[in-house]
Amino acid sequence: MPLTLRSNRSTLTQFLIEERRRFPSASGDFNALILDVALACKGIAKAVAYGELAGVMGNHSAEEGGTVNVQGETQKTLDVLSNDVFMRRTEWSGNLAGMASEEMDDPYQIPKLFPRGNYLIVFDPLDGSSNIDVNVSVGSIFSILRAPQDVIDSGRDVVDTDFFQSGSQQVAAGYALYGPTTMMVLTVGGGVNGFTLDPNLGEFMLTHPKMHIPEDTHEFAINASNSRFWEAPVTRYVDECLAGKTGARGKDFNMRWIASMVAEAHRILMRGGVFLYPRDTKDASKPGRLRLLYEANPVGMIMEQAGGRASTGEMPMLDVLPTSLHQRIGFVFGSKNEVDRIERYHREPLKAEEKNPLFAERSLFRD
Ligand code: AFP
Repeated sequence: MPLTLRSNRSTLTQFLIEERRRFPSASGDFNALILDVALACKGIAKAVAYGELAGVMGNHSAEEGGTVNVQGETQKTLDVLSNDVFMRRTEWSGNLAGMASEEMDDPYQIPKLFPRGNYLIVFDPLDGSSNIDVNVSVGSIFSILRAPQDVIDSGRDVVDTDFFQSGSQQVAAGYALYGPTTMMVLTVGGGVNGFTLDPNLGEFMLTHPKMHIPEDTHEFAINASNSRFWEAPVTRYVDECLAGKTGARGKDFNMRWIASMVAEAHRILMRGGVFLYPRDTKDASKPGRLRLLYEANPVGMIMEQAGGRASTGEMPMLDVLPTSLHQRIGFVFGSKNEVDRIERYHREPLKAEEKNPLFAERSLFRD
């Protein structure tokens, strides 16, 4: 018997309808929006799975030299295609007042031929896409916000500041992961649930209900090639992990780096761990590498809803008030006790040797 016929799991649609029953006054617009996003992710999953066979690998044209997005990053063909799929699948239904994406400099206005709705969506259509050519897991990340009341009332075009809402105001957040299986992980508040795409039915099935991140871990993730740019509290934390049983922590740690944040977030949801892409001194114009609105906030909400934590290193990520659409920020997330510890190291006064600028260079991987 085909696997799918034996399954008695909930579909994503069923899950959303059952959730909505808890809120009898809800209109159903929100569920429709999530299902549109899910359909966009299925489309992107197919394009990613076909890869070279579909001629979608490599840089986005400008005669193969590639175009560059607002981040100054070369766009892949799949970045542009995924962005387009997201827009086309969500713009028509009358649920959105506007959207913003990593791949677009300015907010996207819902075309006049469609009705405008109550929500804003912000997304990174293909996180980790610089890994796509080497066949590493990539994903789409999204955050849903309520549109400001005057946008809803007037139906006016959206502007950057409409999106400047702290992460704690997100209505929902999620990501799709295009790995050995395609998964969608979603929070609408009240926990985190994971769905696996059944390729036969074309449906996301609830396979990972109530995901929970262990509070303790012995696994950390950081791009160590940036170590000379780290601030002292990060150097201290990593050094202590590396010292293992013989150091202050008294236990050995393992290190992982996929360079695809969405895949790292998924690993941490599945088995715990801590991820750091901290603010550093590499480039004064970039206070961190990851983007607040469509990477740190949605992943932050998922972490917190799963019992983990998300922080800038100094304060809870979801309390940060955004000041620009493509704002970058230091990001630390994962198992609660490790994130608490990293925040504490940022609060504690530096010891004399940690103030020495040579400290960071001497410390990591020293003999
Ligand atoms: P791309 O989407 O351009 O590949 O960027 C991915 C990412 O923003 C994030 O997913 C990774 O954590 C980070 O970059 C990896 O960056 P480095 O390993 O190059 O420092």
